Amino acid sequence: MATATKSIAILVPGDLNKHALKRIESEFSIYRIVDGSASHVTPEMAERVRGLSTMVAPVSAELIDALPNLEIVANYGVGYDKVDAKHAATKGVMVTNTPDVLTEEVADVALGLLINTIRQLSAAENWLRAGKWESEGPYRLTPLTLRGRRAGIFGMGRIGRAIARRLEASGLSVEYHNRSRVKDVSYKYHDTLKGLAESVDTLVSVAPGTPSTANAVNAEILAALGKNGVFINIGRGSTVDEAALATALKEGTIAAAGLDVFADEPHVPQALLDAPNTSLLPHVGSASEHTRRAMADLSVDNLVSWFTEGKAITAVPETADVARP
Ligand code: NAP
Ligand code: 8YV
Repeated sequence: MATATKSIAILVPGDLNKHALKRIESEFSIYRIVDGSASHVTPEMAERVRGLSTMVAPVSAELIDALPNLEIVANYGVGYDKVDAKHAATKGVMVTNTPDVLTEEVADVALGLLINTIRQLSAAENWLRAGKWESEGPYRLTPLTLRGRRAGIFGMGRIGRAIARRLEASGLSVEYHNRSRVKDVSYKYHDTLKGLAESVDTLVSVAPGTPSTANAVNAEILAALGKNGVFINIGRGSTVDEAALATALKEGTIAAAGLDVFADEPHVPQALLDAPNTSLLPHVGSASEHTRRAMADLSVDNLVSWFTEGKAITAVPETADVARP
């Protein structure tokens, strides 16, 4: 395999998972640049690069245009909002992502984040570690409970369904909003996010970051969720108006929020750090060695399959019809 692909050059902008890097280095020829800026592309790279593998670096239209022989962009992650897939499609460039292999892992974290937000497990552990259990007594009773909650999922896709199964097993009712109804699930469907937020008290967002979801969770949606409302975001930070969320938490418009994702990572707005009743995680939904290795393998397998079999394994919808030149 490696001999067949060894002369093919893959460009890696920015950091990449170590296992993915090791495989690319052994199976292809590799160029590395510090980030996704097209200004780093040398004439030699422009001539030789046929594939690109990215984890954190954006892949803009400019970068794609700077690589005239580019055939495929392999995104490490199921969410590919940092890749201009529409532009790639117009240039006949394949884009792949890493669906399914991370679904259950991310759903586990969504549930953990929900429970932590509502039952304050991190704060209770800090209480114990600070010696307060001995000096001051038991940790306070939590004002919020999971019992009797009605959950709503914004984005009932692969991960949304895995979260829904966990919520059901925990005794919560489940409803959802997507642009289109999912045929093979029996959860109650809402054709608007507002309708969903009005109907539930626990909103879990696992929608992708796209122009159509930008700032979808805004002041109006948070008001509809209500005073007992809990908002969890495991999808993308761009789907939330973070300033409106911080205000809603501060003013008691909703009761609490748990966030794994932010609009401008790794920056977390001070207003969210200061907001009461929040559980904040540094984008760790898929971050186990097991799952990150599976994501790395799938992203590199896409490159190998493209250059040896002539087809991608997991093409994103925008480039599903792109064929190898
Ligand atoms: P998926 O199967 O494509 O599901 C996405 C769902 O969102 C679909 O059901 C889609 O339904 C819905 N959706 C898309 N645009 C919408 C809109 N404008 N309004 C309402 N619903 C919309 O993707 P997945 O594998 O479940 O992953 C979902 C997202 O999770 C990823 O894109 C990524 O951003 C995020 N993620 C986060 C982590 C983490 O570590 N925190 C890890 C993995 C993934 P319709 O097309 O019918 O609207
Ligand atoms: C990754 C993710 O952490 O798959 C996704 O969409 O958000 C995460 O699994 C991320 O893509 C790696 O940078």
